[in-house]
Amino acid sequence: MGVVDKTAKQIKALKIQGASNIRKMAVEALLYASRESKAKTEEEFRKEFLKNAKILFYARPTEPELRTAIRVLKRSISRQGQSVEDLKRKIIHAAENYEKNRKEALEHIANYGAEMIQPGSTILTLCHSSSAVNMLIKAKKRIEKVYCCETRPLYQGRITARELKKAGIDATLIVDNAASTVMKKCDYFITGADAFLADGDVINKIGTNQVSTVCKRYEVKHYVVTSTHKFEPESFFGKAEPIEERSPDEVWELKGKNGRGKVKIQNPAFDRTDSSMIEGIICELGIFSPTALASELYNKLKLERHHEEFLRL
Ligand code: RUB
Repeated sequence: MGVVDKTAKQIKALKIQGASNIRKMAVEALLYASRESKAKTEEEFRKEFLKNAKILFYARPTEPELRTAIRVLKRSISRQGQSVEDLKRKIIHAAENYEKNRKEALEHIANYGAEMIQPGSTILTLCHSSSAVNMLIKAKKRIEKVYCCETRPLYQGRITARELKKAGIDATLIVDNAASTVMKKCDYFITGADAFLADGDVINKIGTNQVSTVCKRYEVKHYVVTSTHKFEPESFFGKAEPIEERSPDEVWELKGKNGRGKVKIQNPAFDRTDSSMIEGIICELGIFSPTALASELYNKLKLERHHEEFLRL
């Protein structure tokens, strides 16, 4: 199995998880396949590139950043009439630039977020977001305690708790249903994002909307930590972001004495939090209300001119 198929398989199986990590590994795979390509002609190379790009593009449905990065690589070779070597160079250059931008974005995000957190704060988190963890570690001196929702069914909250603990932050794991019991002690609810949409809504790990809504009731401010690369441009043109449905086996195994047998299971991986629940989005451009950031991005990306480009790969 080639590196592209192998990576797509690992993404589907959640061996590679978290939006940033998924994008990083997908770009690396596409880059490797492009660099190692034995294509002799431009046409052959483009065909092979597109085939690989599509395999990765559709590896997980709710991952705009993965799609954005692949579109950026594809756009880098949009001019026709180039040699295979030139095409390879352009793709390498585009991928390096993307990673550099992304790294810088992460640093800006951590700085903005760490400045915002008030000294002595207690924080509630859910799932595992590399962007949020990076920011919390930067804000370490201002943090008294972090409660991490374990995040059934795959327990990514454990990764968060472990990473924070390792960085010297007082982190406590709680079962998801205990969130409201610690909320009165919390100042912020901090999550990452898989997708950020045109109306300012945010798609993130299942449970985020529920906790965010209860947080509103207890006046705990929900901040989303994400680079603008997670923004889904197609949402401006009316496309609904799909919510990935995962295997029932993640929730309850089929067979055995304690198996689920004929019980039906619904297992959505993500949910959508309304922009009105979210106090702010901490991104590389600063801290914005979700709707203000959406219109900022519409102008910045000049989307009215790129409709077609964004609708197809
Ligand atoms: C992970 C998840 C994360 C976001 C952001 O879901 O919802 O909060 O992807 O992560 P899964 P990051 O484990 O199903 O991939 O900030 O690292 O991009």
